[in-house]
This record gives sequence, structure tokens and C-alpha cells, in this order.
Amino acid sequence: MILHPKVECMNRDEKEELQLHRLKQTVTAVYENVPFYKNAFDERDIQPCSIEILQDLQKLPFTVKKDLRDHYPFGLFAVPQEHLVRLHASSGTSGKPTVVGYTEGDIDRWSDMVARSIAIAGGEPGHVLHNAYGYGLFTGGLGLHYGSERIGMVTVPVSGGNTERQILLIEDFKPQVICGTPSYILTIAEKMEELGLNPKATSLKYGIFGAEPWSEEMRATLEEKLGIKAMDIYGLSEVMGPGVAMECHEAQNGLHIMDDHFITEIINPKTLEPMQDGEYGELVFTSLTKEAFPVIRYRTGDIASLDREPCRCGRTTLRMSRVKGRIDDMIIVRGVNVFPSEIENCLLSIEDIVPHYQVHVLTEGLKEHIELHVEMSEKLYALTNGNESHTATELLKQTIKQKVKNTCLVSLDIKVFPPKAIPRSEGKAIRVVKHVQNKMGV
Ligand code: DLL
Repeated sequence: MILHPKVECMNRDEKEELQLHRLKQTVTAVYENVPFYKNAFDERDIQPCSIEILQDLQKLPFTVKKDLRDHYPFGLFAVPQEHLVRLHASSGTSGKPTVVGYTEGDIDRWSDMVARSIAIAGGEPGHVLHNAYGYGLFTGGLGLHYGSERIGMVTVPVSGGNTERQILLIEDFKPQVICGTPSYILTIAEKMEELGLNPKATSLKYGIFGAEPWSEEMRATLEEKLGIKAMDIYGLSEVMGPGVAMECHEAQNGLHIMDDHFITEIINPKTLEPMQDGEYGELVFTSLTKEAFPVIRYRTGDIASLDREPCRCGRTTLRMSRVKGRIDDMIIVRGVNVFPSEIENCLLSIEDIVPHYQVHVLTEGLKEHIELHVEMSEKLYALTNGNESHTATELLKQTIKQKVKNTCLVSLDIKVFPPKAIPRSEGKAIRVVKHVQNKMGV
């Protein structure tokens, strides 16, 4: 179902005209209301009237996460506090979260974009939606919730965690669609198996999964285990929340960007130069309709590529590829860059391990050691009695090492752990664990 055919199937010229009109409004609003942007534009001698064509966007400075932290909590808001109706925040590594605000109009447009996303994934009024994204400051829970209600679906606000209760509710409420991080949905499917239930036998028909990088192999695993179609949803709190882009049920090939609300660029994260369609680089978003927290050229730190070809679902929107990973999570082994999702892609097709893994990066001074932690299946564990030096375990390590080397072109040390040793996700999975040791080894 195409919820808004007028914008979703608009021709490119018309879309660009709409984008330019909205871009001019946004640039004027931030210039007049956010001192940070006014100063940054003044420094470069840019007035809102300097934006005459869409390409003029490239004259504007980038915004980065540090700018949000430096203006914590409300310094980048473009409206007075009495116009706000909601705050969300995402936790950061440095302690201070990044805070985002919404006016009533922002919530209305966000709900609409999520409703559109759910429809893109195959949602229809009357379907029951089991929402296993966390409710709270994280945008996942409430974001999906409002969109689901907007489309007229029966919305079950389960939130994350309490996996056995999730299963009970799936059995009893009979949802057609489940939403959550791919890693948590996998945890739910495994728990069903553990309880002697068949995950394929539920009422579920499709899933809306995102909020963390995942691979095509993970899609195949989830689709196989649960007997569903799995679609990718992308978003980030700084830009809005979930629903910035959504993969369609028909093609499952690239995510449709809500390009009437956002302009997307791909840049080389080192040189900051624009990149061609099809090339992988850093995603950059400019919001076109946000009132409380507009962003200009926000560098997401996420690596993806763009595709302007119309999709076979009939939509003409710009599409982005699946996100390979965050620049922060990229591992560099002897000059070769690898994302955990690329490692995941080759791990999941190997028998005798389960789809849980972590990459541990141990740094001591200038020395770096990278270990890939995987978990053996119950079957292999029974065969080897948990003996690490059993021939079957050694053989498994060699297979993994070779496969990672052939596919990702890096040689990693492999550690195989007994069943359930790798922490299970109830939200965003932690794929890269960094350990920094001082000379004393602590
Ligand atoms: O994760 C919003 C969201 C909620 C998206 C529910 C999808 C579903 P944040 O907590 O601010 O917001 O985290 C944003 O998560 O910059 C990406 O690195 C990552 N991310 C989000 N969606 C995807 C995806 C939400 N589909 C950060 N694939 C982003 C890969 C994703 N990474």
C-alpha cells in the first residue's frame, strides 16, 4: 500500500523543487533562531538568500555530534520551550546524552513518516503490530508506536526485554508484524525454540527490523527461523528517529528515504568531498520540515550508498543501501577496513556456530590485537565435551579464520566459546568491545 502516492511517486524535478522550497525555509529558520548556525553561516559569509539552487546546500557547514554535546541540552533548538511537546535522547559514550526536541507539528510529521514506513513494509489497517523496541528516551518504541496507530493498526506496546512474556503475547494476540532490533528478534526466536515452540508456527508474517547494523545473512536467518519477510528500517534520533528510510516489501532492495522531508548526501568521511551514487561513504542529512530541532548537513557516522533508480514497487524516492556500519565500529587490520556486519555475513553460513558474535579489540600502547569471539552450537558442544583443543573445535576455528580471510581479507584470531557464553541482546547488540590496557596490564 502506497500511503502518500503524490510524494512517494513524484517525479524527480518536482521533488527537487519541493526540496529547494523547504530548504530555503529551514535555512532561514536556523539562521534566525539558532545562534550556532547563525555564527557558522556568518563565518562563511552565507545568508539564507545565498541558497538559490539545491547544490548551494554544499556551501553550508556540516554539523557533527560534538556540536550537539557542546550545546547540551537545548542549545540547538530553534523554538522556545513552550512550543515543545516531547524530548528524546540517545546515550553517548562520553556520558552526556544528545537531546532532541519535537513540536506538535514535528510529532505529527514523524508519525506520518513512520506510518508511511510501516505501509512500505506491508502494513495495513487492522494488522496487529507487536512493538519490541524499547519505550523511553530511545526513539524506537514511541516512534513505531505513533506511526502504527496513525495507520490504524492494533498497536501492542510491549517494549524490549522480558522475552518469555513477549512470546506469550505473540501466541495470544496473534500479531502479523513484529518490530525490534534484529539481534533481539533473534533472541526471541531462540527462546521459542528453547521452550519447545516452533517460531515458524506463529501468526507473524513480516518484521520491521533496524536500529543497528545487520547483514543479508542475518535477514536470511531471521526469515528462515520465523517464516516471515524481514524489512530494514533506518533512522537516528538526531535526524528524527525511526522512519527516515524504509525498505519495501516488494523489492527488499534498498531503503526508501523520506526525501520530501530530508536531503541526503554521501561524503567521503576523510576528505568530506561528495561521492557518486553507488559509492559507499558517510550519510549526511539535512532536515526540511523539522521545527524544534532542524539539522543542517548532519554527519551520521553511518556508511551506506545511494541509488536514484525508481524501484519496482512504484516509488520514485531516493534509496539508500543497507548501512554497513558506523565509522566508530570499523576495524582496521593492517590497513584493511572491516565492519562487523561484513564479518557477520560470512559467519552466519557456517555450521556448528550460532548467530552471536563479538569482535574484541585489545590495545596495549601501539599494539592492537583483534579477536573474533563466536559461540559453538549445542551439538558441537556435546561432541567435544567443551574441550577447546578437540579436533572438531580446532577445525571449526580454521574454517572460520579461512572464511573471514577469503571474504573480508583480514586474518583474525578466533576464540570459540560454549553455548550461551556471548551476551544476548535485548536492544542494540554490542558487536565491538574495546579494551585498552596500560603497561601494568590493567
Ligand atoms: O536507533 C532509531 C531507530 C529506532 C531506527 C528503531 C530504527 C528502528 P539512535 O538510537 O539515535 O536511533 O541510533 C541511531 O543506529 O546512526 C545507526 O548507526 C544505527 N541504525 C539505526 N537504524 C539502522 C539500520 C535509532 N537500519 C544509530 N541499520 C544510527 C544499521 C542502524 N544501523
